[in-house]
Amino acid sequence: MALKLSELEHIKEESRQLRGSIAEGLADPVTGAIGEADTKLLKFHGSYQQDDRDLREERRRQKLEPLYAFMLRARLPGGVVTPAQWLVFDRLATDYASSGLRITTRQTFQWHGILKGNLKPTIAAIHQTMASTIAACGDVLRNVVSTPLPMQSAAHAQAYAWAAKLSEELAPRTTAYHELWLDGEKLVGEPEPEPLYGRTYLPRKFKIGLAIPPLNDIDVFAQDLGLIAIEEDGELAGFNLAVGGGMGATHGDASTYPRLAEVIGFVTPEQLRDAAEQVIAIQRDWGDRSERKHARLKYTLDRRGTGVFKAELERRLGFGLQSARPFRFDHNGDRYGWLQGQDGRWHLTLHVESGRLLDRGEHRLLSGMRELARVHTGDFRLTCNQNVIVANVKAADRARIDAIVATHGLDGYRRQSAIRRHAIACVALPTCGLAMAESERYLPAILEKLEERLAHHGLLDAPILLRLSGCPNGCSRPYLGEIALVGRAPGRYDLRLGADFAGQRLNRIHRENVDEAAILATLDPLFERYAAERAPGEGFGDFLVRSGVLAPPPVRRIPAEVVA
Ligand code: SRM
Ligand code: SF4
Repeated sequence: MALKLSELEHIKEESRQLRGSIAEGLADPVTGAIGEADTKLLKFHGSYQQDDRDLREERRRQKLEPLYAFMLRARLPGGVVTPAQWLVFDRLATDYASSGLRITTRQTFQWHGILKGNLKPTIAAIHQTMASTIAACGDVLRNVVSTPLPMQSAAHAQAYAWAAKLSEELAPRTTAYHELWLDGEKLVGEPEPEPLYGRTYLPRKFKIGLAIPPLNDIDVFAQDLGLIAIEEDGELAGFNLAVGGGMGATHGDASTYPRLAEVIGFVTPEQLRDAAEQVIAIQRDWGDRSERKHARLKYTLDRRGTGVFKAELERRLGFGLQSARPFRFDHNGDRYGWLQGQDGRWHLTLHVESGRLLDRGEHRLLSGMRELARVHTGDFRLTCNQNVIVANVKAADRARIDAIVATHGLDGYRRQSAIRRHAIACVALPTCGLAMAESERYLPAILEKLEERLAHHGLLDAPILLRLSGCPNGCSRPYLGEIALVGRAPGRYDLRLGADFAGQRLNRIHRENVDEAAILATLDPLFERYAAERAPGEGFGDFLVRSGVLAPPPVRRIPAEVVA
């Protein structure tokens, strides 16, 4: 018996390729919102309707509608931004948004707090810079991420080219985006065909990420489709395919879980596009369209079996995947400061706490980046750890860049503790409608307390990977943190421990639903033992496993034979 389709499947089906009645909703002056069904379709155009949760109760008391505003997300494959684009994005943040520019964990920008009437001019301005917001959210292939550091080899430039190609060629084809936001011609008659996505798009979001070993700075095993670039003799030989990664879970529901992607084989560069398209197509056809909680590729794989999935992929492709090639990751964080690439150009990675570029006191990060964009002749790269790289700098320009960085307080990476430099926090309150606890706004406070404890044990230089999420959806990829706090309720978190430092082992719940005092009381003795008993170079997560504080990890999904 066919399962009942989820409500959203009907909304997509009847939307005339993502049009719905968004245009009418935008034109309605009576409310700051748009219709409920249209809010779902709007995501495919790159925007979420939100309301300020700090003001919800007060406005309810005053019998006012919630303070509706929209979050907008750009589609920036590989996180590459030109200085000219930066200046436009900055102006949009100043003119229309409420809280600066926000670098996301998928190396793009979000603007929060855009009022309904300002959505169209904002999207149009982004489009004029040759960027877009199409498919930045929704049940489609999202922004394709890739290792951003353009330094080590020719493979890095090729990686970006692949991220851009996949992002472009596998994007939705609907002209609804042009019609709604760019004054494109109105559709008359039947909507245009969507060759890959059809009328109902994918069962759920789909994410592709490309990593170049030994850097796993995009967390390749958290992607629906992870691409691990394999270099041989200095050339890009191809990609290992890793399928079925994902972080999202629901508290108390064991049928939902974070999962690492599994390596299923190797393809050459010429085979990559078709392989990626067919992985998406199988998920389109096999994914669960009745229960959105179970609709991601990771659940499709666990339901149907990875072997069955691989056989179907090879059948559709008409060729077999080659055996996966050896690879080794050593790190999933960013490398701060100046680094020189093979071509002699320089790249400066700056730390941006929680990715929030805003002017606060001496830390004038938004203004500082604007100044940099005015003089910089290379480009910028956003990272999946919410940071920014001033990339492709000529040696002669370094001093001028350094001066702007220092004047605006963007040089925190030089002074900060190692835990601060590596921490990631998701947005959470006040904009995220799903947040159960604070995350970005809580990070400074918890960091200060953790730093105090770490200093006490002489561990300020230990690069411990801390990740905070305001709910179990896992937007900061918390299940890959050596320490993670996952929000349960205001002031209460699950404390998770024991991931490694290369994004290859999930952590586990150590204490459930605890407050700050319990978190610190639990961590303090563990820091003490780590300081006294760690082996040289041993990460905190690895130490907790080796020393028996945590039980041995469950079987890893990354087969040992492909880890060089
Ligand atoms: Fe996320 C939903 C923010 C990366 C898993 N995510 C949301 C929403 C849109 C809340 C909502 O649905 O109403 C959040 C908007 C908050 C706000 O006010 O801005 C939100 N997610 C973010 C960002 C901005 C977090 C950040 O602090 O940077 C990241 C934007 C990425 C981007 O540019 O595209 C972000 N989200 C992620 C990641 C990390 C990644 O992709 O590497 C994950 C985990 C990986 C994964 O997808 O499994 C992630 N977000 C989710 C989920 C859980 C999905 C699931 O399979 O269960 C949701 C909830 C949902 O989709 O129903 C969600
Ligand atoms: Fe919101 Fe939860 Fe994602 Fe944080 S993890 S941004 S609280 S959905």
